[in-house]
Amino acid sequence: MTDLDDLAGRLDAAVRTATAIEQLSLEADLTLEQAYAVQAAGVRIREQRGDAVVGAKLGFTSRAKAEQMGVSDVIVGVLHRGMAVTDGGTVDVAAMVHPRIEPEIAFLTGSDIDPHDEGDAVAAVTHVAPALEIIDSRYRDFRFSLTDVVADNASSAAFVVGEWRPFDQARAELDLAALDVVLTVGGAEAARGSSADILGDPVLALDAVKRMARQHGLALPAGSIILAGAATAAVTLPAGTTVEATVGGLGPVRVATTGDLDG
Ligand code: OOG
Ligand code: MG
Repeated sequence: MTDLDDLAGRLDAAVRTATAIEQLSLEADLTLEQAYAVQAAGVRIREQRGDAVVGAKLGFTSRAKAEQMGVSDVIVGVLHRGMAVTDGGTVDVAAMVHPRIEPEIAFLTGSDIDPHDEGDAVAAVTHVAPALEIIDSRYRDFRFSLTDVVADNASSAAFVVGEWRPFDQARAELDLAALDVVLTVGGAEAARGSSADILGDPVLALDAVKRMARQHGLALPAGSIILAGAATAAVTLPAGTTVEATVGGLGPVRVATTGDLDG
């Protein structure tokens, strides 16, 4: 068996050089547990570079995403500070392999979520916001198996969080399970869905992330950002454009792109 740290190093090099690699599953038959161990080793590599963990994300919580990628199990990945882009900010797509973008909902926690206690993960949430996630599989042609994508930190590359709203207020005023989600690229509609497409109700993502954290040894301290998963399929993220997601009454979130993928 290839050393799991070696596989993590290979994926990390693919991130740093924006160069696609072959799927790990073509040479190493990883179990799901080993795939999460590769992910954790990659997180340690980034932490050693000073890129702290700021949260977690779920993947494949919507049927649109699961069908798009041919993977049906919910997965979890880790968000680092260096992946955060300011709302209205700019990302350089030339620093990525073949980025895609998807509309999401973000939660912010005000207290620790202890994955081992019986409590309700929702109780830890203080704020909610519309979000964009930029995913960038490190595998050639954006194709992978379940263990491949887990090892690759669930394709995490960047994320943008819109204006945070107090969670209680948002829940009182809006039906978080029935928000229209619209994604535009360069002003043209690129995807449309509903927050209901995320596990039936995006708030359920909190219990899901807690369960995944317990199974795969993630910490969810106070101040964590949690991305619930995309409501629609992801769309290709070109250079030189502006992307906006609107998530019902939670409002808009925007990012601009620069760079040249062939550059
Ligand atoms: C994996 C990441 C999935 C989501 O929101 O479903 C994900 C991928 O599609 O490459 O972030
Ligand atoms: Mg996502």
